[in-house]
Amino acid sequence: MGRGLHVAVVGATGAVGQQMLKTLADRDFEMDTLTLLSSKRSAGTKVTFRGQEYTVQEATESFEGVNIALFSAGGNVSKALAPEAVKRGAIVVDNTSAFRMDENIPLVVPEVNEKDLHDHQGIIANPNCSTIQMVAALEPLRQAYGMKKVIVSTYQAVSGAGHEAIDELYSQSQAVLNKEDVTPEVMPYQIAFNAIPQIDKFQDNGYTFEEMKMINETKKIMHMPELEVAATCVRLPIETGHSESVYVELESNDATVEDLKSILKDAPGITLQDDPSQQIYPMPADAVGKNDVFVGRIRKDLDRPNGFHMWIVSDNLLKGAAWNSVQIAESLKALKLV
Ligand code: NAP
Ligand code: 12T
Repeated sequence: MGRGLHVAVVGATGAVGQQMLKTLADRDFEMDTLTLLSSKRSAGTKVTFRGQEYTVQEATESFEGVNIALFSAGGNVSKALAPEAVKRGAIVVDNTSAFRMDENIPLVVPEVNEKDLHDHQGIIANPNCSTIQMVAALEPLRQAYGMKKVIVSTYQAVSGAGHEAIDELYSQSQAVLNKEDVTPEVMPYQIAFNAIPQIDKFQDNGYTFEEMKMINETKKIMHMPELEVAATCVRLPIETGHSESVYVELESNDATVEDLKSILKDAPGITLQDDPSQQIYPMPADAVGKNDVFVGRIRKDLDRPNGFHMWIVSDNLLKGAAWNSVQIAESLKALKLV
């Protein structure tokens, strides 16, 4: 038995929600009561958690007695129900983009800015998956050498867009192998055997929302409004695991590749996988199911003494979503904020 904590998972039947349950079980998260919520469609579904059967219920405003509500059911559900949960005394950890850029809402990656949790007013936002893994790897370097500029290109898996996107990757891949016609429904174009340089909608400035999320959230989490950030976000036919090619310019001209490796080797939540002589580097297929962020291919820029290139990979449903949310809940407990 825990400390009487009542946890609700909103979107429990989704790609993120399922990983949320797996993570709560893996971490032996202490709680007395667990409520699983979804839309009307899945209400009544039976789910086994730690050997006990639970029935998924339709999410309504009833959050009576809930201490921690983990939301991953889309931005509109969060906008409608998160304030209702807070009104009834719950702390919300929200996985959607609904509140991330609100000034009064902490946007937290515990390895980077756990202390921002102290300022919460009921809702804590979980950043975008691509942002989380990048800032987790960059923060230890920023602490050691300062940081001026980041340019990132992403190679993102379809599971970031939910279970229907995963189904579409499989059914389209099968169709292509069978030489049948393909009709995209979830992704904007055929994703099987393709690469799509669009995630989320376009803004007027030519960047997509996914790219702007990476740019704005990185500055907020690192408390560096002056940091120069540019992003190009690309979807690949991979089920799970986001990869990123990152170019970073440090303040200092003194860092070496060995310095960066030794810092990242000891950094929390980071696994260094970097040995070109043995062809060792991170790949999404190896990162699936793991909580860490994997970093490799660290090289010095050939023109700028303060410029470095690296390759950052993580499971987008774990550190990118469910694990970071549960980690925030663990931090709230450790800091006695819940
Ligand atoms: P998904 O696989 O499509 O699952 C969606 C979940 O939300 C399901 O449990 C679904 O229930 C539930 N839901 C949908 N409409 C609802 C409603 N009106 N009321 C209550 N529940 C509702 O999607 P997912 O990949 O798990 O992602 C869910 C959300 O998490 C996304 O929309 C996004 O906002 C967020 N997300 C964030 C990140 C990140 O970067 N941190 C990454 C991925 C996703 P049913 O089974 O009843 O349909
Ligand atoms: N990368 O909540 O991959 O910022 O489609 C939602 C969906 C991030 C988010 C996707 C994503 C979000 C996706």
